[in-house]
Amino acid sequence: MKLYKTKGSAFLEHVDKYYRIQGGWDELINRENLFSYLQLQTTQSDELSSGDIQILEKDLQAPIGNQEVWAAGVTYLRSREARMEESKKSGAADFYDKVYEAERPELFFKANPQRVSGPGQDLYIRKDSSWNVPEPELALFVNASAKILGYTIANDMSSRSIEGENPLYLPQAKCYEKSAGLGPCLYVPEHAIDPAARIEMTIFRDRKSVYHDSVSINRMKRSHTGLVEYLFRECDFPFGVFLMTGTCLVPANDFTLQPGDRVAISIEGIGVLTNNIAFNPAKRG
Ligand code: DO4
Ligand code: MG
Repeated sequence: MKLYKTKGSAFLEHVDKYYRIQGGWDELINRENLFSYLQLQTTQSDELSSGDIQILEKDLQAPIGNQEVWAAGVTYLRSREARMEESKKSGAADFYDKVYEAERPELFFKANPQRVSGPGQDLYIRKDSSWNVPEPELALFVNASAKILGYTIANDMSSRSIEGENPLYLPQAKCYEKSAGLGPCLYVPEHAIDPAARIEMTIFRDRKSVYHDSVSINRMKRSHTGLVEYLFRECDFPFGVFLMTGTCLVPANDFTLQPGDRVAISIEGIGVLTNNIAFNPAKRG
């Protein structure tokens, strides 16, 4: 089942039918039995017409309320390789190798809801960064009692020049206005997502594809439950939390994003998250 958030409401997609869902977003998604609650709504809620859906689709928001967004890093071999390359000069390459092998995962705070963009909204690149990439990732939605209830598509926008200069600059490379994409929906399956599901990214420049690749999410070194266990060790999340699970798709080293690029990320079973890349107009270069 797929749950969509719009400005004033939520709607559910299930077997090609759509239903209006009542109630506030935080309370709705953080419930213990989300899957069975949504299943019940397909028998109790108003069905939406295709006209209603066309209006609601224009109004889609990121599927987030008051949740924090966290991220895991270096969970795939490809990410470890890319980070070791970019940090060679700074002498920090070993840190990435060590964290890939270590029992404790790399987990970092990525964004508050204000810094998140939804489907069709802009994502920003920093003006003080010369090397910028999107990171297509599966994000988990985990409720307050540490149960993985759903999934969405994430874009963990990153400045490779800033992180490569010194890993202590990670928060600046990762956390700034509109640096996190989430959407287009919260996918709530009865059982855990298919490990063979593929994640795919295409980057368009002047409507032409300048990058395209895909990979199966089962190439990840760590388990979803293992990441969640570490995240909840000393943190509470009263509204639940989104956790990006790391990237495995890294464009070649001579690629950097430009304003006007369009990034489309899809994950089988969830949908497509598309965002345009821009500079933050409120900040001077
Ligand atoms: O180690 C820095 C961040 C890694 C990351 O974001 C990723 O592997 O996806
Ligand atoms: Mg990442």
